[in-house]
Amino acid sequence: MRIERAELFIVRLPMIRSFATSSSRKAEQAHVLVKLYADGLVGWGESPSPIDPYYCEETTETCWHVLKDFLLPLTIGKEWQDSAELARSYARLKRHGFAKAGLEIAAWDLLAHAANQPLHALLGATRRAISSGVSLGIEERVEDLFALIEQYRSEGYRRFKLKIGPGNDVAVIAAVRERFPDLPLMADANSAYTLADLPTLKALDQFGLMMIEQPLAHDDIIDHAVLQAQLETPICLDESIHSVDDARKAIDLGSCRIINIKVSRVGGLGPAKAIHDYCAARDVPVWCGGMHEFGVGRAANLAISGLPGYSIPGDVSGSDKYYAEDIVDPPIRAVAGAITLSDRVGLGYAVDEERVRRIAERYYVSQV
Ligand code: OSB
Ligand code: MG
Repeated sequence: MRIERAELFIVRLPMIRSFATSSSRKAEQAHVLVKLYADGLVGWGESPSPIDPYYCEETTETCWHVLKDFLLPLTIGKEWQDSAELARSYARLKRHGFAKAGLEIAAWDLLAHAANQPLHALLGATRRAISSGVSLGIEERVEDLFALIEQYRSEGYRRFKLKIGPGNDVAVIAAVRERFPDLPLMADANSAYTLADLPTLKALDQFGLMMIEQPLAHDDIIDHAVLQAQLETPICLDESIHSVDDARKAIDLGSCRIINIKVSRVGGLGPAKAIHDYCAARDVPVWCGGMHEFGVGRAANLAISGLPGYSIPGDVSGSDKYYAEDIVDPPIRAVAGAITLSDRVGLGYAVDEERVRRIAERYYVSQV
């Protein structure tokens, strides 16, 4: 396979409800979409980076820059057979997982079309129904949080993740737990605490949380090991894990008992699958994290969620959780808390290309 041409788009979509974490509040997303042409086929990818560098160091602009000025020049015209071989041509490029994922997902879509198979089949999915959870932002009024939980619970969602941060933690979790005693519940701190907050974090142990996600610094695995030794609740790492080596070190140190694998954070589906395989061999459960993906990135998340080690419902909800109108047709839908993988070749959802071209606020096409 040889990429002959590439197009980049920045598409901005308003979110149906603004979403706050301990590190930022968002009412819209602007993601880079990647379209690759190779061997008479096309493939689509998405870099679902937030606009600002408050989740990790990447932004929409850095994705655009790294894709246009480095990833495309390093890959266009090169011959490759699989995503690992393609990735070797940009192995020198450090980090920038979101930028890489945009290219890499599109490469997998090409491979799936070349093999005339759905992407999930190519990745080795063993299950067709993907259990779906929701991630709920910090709300000013706990009544609003209750209403959202009621809504998504009635839609059948199977796991509820609440964003927490200093000043928005024990009392909120206590209130939700009291109101919903049996809810499959977890909390995500997005790296807002330090070991000095041990009493607060230990206080969360009493609520039967499935896990607490990334309580400490985004680049830490040492303090997380100290914390995990003092908590009953399993720690799940998100921000800290970028590679199989990161997963190995965190598991060896006892820094976590669960890993959230985000296709975007780790640089694409190949690295996500490698981390999944490693965690499965070490008996560490994983689940699919999300970054408010549009339909392309969401379809990639869904496809990999069919792998056997993805044993916990992830942050893969229907398109309608965030967007009134997605860029794929049909939109992705959860029914009774599960999304069924599509039988169609490739990502399984067609990009509404007319709309993408119409609303794109920036466009680039590689020179031949
Ligand atoms: O930490 O998982 C996170 C969204 C933006 C930045 C970080 C995170 C999130 C989410 C949303 O939790 C998950 C989703 O896409 O539904
Ligand atoms: Mg997280």
